[in-house]
Amino acid sequence: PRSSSSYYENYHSMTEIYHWMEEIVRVHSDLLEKIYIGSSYEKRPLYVLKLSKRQGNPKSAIWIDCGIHAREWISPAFCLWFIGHAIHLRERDQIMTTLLEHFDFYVMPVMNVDGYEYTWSKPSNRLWRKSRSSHSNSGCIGTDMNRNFDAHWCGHFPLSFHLSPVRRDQPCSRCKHLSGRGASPNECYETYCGPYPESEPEVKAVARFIRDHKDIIKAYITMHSYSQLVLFPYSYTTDKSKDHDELESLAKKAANAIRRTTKKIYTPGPGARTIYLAPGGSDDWAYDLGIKYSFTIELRDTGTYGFLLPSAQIRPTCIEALSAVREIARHVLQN
Ligand code: ING
Ligand code: ZN
Repeated sequence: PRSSSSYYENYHSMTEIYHWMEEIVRVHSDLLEKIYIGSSYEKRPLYVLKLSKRQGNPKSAIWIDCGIHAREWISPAFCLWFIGHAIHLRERDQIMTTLLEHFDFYVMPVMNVDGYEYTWSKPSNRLWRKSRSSHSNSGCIGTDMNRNFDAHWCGHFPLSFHLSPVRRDQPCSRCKHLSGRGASPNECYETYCGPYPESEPEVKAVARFIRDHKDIIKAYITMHSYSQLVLFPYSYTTDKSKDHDELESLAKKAANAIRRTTKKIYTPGPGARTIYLAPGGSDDWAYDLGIKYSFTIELRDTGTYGFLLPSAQIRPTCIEALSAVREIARHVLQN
C-alpha cells in the first residue's frame, strides 16, 4: 500500500508517483496541498506539494526539488520519503515536528517528469539525464535542466554561437573542455543548455513559482546524485559568493550531521571549486534571486552503484539527507 514504510523504500514509476500524490493529498488534506505549476514538454502536469501544519498566515518556507535529472532515482525517492515521513511519523519524530512548527515546505517530487518516465520505459533508457524536448533537426533530444536556469546561462559561449545553425552543428572547439561537464550549446551533448534560458517548460514553471514566492522561501534545496556532496554557489564561477563563509560553515555542519547519523562522508564545498564549472544551475539561480541558503545535495553513493543505487539504500540515504535538511533549517531559523 502507498502509505506503508516499504512503499517509500522502493523506486516508483511516474504513473505510480502521480497516483501517490493524488492519494496522499486526498487523505491528508489538512497538511498537504497539491499545486499545479504548469505542464511538461510532453504535457504531463507539474506539481508542487505544499506541506504545512497550519493554515492561514504565510510562514517562512523551504523549497526542496527532486528529479531534475532523470536517472538520479534516489532523488525523487527522497522527496516521496520526506513527505511520507512528515505525514506518518511527524508525531514520533522530534526533528520533523520542530521543522513543521516553523516552516512550510514546498516539495516538488519530480521536476523532469518526461525524462523520469523515459528512464522507466526501457532498460536501455535507464541512464537518460536530460529533458525530452526537441529544439532542432539534429535528431538529438533533450536539454540539461540544470544548465537551463538563467544564471550565467551557457556563460562561456557568445550569443552568436547559439544563433548560428552552422556552428551549432559542432562542438565549440575553443570551449571543448567545458562541453562535457560545464555546459554545451550543442543539443547532442549531455549538458546541452537549451536554445535560451528557461526554454524548458519545466524550468520555466519552477522559476516562475519560486520568483512569485521568493519573499517567503528562505532556503532552496535541490537533490541530485551521486557523489555525496553538499554544494553551494557558485558553480558558474570559481569566484566566492558574498556569503561564502556562512554557506561553507553551514554546508560543513550539514555534512557533519550526516556523518553523525549514518557515518557516511559527504564533502562540503562551492560547486565550481569542488567538482566542476557549470553555468545555468538551479542553486546559483536561486541564490542570485536572493535566496541566500541555496544548496545542491548530491546523495549516495560515491560510484559503487552510481545512479543504480539499490533500493535497500533508500532509507539510510533519506535519513542522512533529512539530517542535512534539518541542519539547514535550523540555521535559517537562527538567522
Ligand atoms: N551534478 C550537478 C550537475 O548538474 C551541479 C552538479 C550542481 C551543477 C549545481 C551545477 C550547479 O552536473 C549532478 N550529478 O547532476
Ligand atoms: Zn543531477
